[in-house]
Amino acid sequence: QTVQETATETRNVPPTVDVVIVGAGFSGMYLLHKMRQQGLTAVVFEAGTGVGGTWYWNRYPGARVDVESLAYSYSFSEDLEQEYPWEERYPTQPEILKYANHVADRFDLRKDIVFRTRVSSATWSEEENSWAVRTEHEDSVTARFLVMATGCLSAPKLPEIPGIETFKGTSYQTSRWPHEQIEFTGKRVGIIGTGSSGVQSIPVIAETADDLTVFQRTPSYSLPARNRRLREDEIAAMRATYRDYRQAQKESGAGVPVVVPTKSALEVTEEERNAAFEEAWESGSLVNLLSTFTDFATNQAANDTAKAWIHGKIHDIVKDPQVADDLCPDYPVGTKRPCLDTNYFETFNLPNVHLVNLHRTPLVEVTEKGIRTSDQEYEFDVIVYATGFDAMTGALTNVDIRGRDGLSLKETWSAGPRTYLGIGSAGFPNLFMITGPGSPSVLSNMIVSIEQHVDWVADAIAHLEQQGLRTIEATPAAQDEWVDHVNLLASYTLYPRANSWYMGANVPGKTRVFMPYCGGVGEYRKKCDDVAAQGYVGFSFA
Ligand code: N01
Repeated sequence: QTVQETATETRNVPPTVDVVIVGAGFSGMYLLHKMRQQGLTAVVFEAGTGVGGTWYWNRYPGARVDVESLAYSYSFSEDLEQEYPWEERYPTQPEILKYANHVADRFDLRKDIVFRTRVSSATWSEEENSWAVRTEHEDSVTARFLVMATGCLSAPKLPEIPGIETFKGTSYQTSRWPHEQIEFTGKRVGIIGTGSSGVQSIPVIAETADDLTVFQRTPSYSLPARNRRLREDEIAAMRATYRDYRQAQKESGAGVPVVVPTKSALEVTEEERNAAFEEAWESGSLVNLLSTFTDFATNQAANDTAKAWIHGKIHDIVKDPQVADDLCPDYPVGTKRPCLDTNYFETFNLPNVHLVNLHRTPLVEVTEKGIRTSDQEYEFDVIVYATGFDAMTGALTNVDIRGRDGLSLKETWSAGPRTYLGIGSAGFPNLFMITGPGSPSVLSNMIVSIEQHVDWVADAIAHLEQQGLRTIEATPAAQDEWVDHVNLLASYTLYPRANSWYMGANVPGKTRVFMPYCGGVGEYRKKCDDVAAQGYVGFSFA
C-alpha cells in the first residue's frame, strides 16, 4: 500500500447527501465524479484503505487483467486517455492500482470517500422517500439515492471443508492478499483452486516455492497471454483513433471490438479450423479465441472442435500424459470463464510442482499440518485459497438492504436475482446497481459496462431532478419480462451446461440460474437507451 492511498483519508461522514455510493472501485469513482458534475452531493463508503476495488484487494502474485490496457481504461476523459502512460499490454495489478490512484487524485475524489468502512444496512423510508444507510462503525447517512457499486467478484468464498482454522502454518486468500511482499522461498505450499486467480498465481509461486501442490477440482481452459511492453507507436496509433475505438467498444459483443465471425466451425475443413484456432492461440486474446466461429456458444458439436484442439495443446505442453489428462477440462469451452496465463501448463513440467485431481481424491479437511484428501495428508508451511467468490449477488446481499415494507433484497433474491436491466429491482426505489445481475457485466470488458451503467444512472437521476420527481422504481411486470428474456437468451447457449460461478454453482445452496445478460453489450446498450428515450419505460415514478 502506498502512502498516497491513505494520505488524504477522511472520516467526515455527512448526515445527509443526495447519493450514497457503496464501493470505491472503478464504478464508484466514476459515479462520484459524475454526481459532482451534476451538482449533487455524494459520499462513497469503501471497506478498503484505498481506491481500486478489485485491484485493491486482489494483490496475489501474478495478478493481471485479461483485457488489454488501452481497452481496459476509462473513456470519459479524453485528457486522461491521451496522457495516461500504460506500460504493458496486460498490466499487472500494481499498474492498474496506480491508474486507479491517479484517477482518484486527478479528479480529487478522495475527499468524498470514507475508507475502512463497510456498509452494513440500508433501509428505505416511505415517509422521507430516502435511504437510511448505516455502516459497521455506526455511521448513519440519509440519501435520496443509493448506488451499489460493489463489483461482481468481490465477496470472497472459502472452500466448505472443515478445519480451515486449525492449520498451524500461514494461510492466504488470493482475493485478500496482504499488502507486503510474501516470500515462498524454502516453503512447502499448497494451493486450492484453478480458476483465473489460481492459473495466474501458480506459475509465479512455483518459481520460488520449494514445493507446490495444486489441488484442482475443475480444470480451466487457458490461453497464453503473450504479454509484453507496449510500443510507443501502438500507443500513439490508439490515441490518434481513440474516439472511433471507444465507439466500436460500445457496439461490440464483449466491450472489445473483434472481427465478427461469419462461419460455423462445422462448415470449414479441419485444416481451416485448426489454422483459425492456432491464430487465436498465438494472438494471446480470449475474445479472439471465443469469436473464431459463429456457433461456439450455441452448438455443442462446434464447441467440441475447440475443446479437442485445446486438449491437444495441453498434451503438447505437459510432458506427463496423466497430468495433461487431468488438466484437460470437460465442459464446453467458454461456459466457465476461460483464463489468460503466462506459463501455466508449462509449470506442471517443473519437478517441484504436483497436481492433485480432486475428482479422484476429494478434499476431506484442512488439518494442523496441511490438507487431507480421501487419499492422504499433505503437509504444508503455506496454504493459498484461490477459491473464488459468491459472484454477482454476494456483495449486494451481504448488505442488509430493505426496500418497501421492509422487503429484504436477500430474501427476495433467494431463488435467484431479479432485476430490470441489472440496474434496478422492484420494491427498491431509488436503488441502483452498477453492473448488477441481468446485465452483461462479467461477460464484457468491465470498464465499458461500468461506464455505460454510470452514465445511464446519472441520466436517470438528472431526469428525476428535471421533472421534479422523487422516486424511480422498476415495475414488477418489466422486471419479470427482463428476467424471462435474460433466461431465454441463456437457454439458447451452452452456458447452463457448466458448473460455473455464472450459474452460482460454486456456492453450495445458491440457486442455479445463469446471472449475466448474454446478448452482448451493444444490444444491451441499445435496450437501455431505448428505455430512457421512451421516458424510462418499465420504471414507475412518484
Ligand atoms: O475464482 P473461480 P477466481 N474445493 O471461481 C475452486 C475474474 N478474474 O478467483 O471450478 C475445491 O474462477 C474452483 O473449483 P470449481 C474472472 O472473471 C479475472 O479464480 O468450482 N476447489 C475453482 O477452480 C474469474 O473467472 C482475472 O470446481 C474449490 C477455483 O477454486 C473470476 O474473477 C484474474 C472449492 C475458483 O475459481 C473468479 O476467478 C482473477 C472447494 N470447496 C480473477 N471451492 C483476470 O483478469 C472453489 N474451488 C485474468
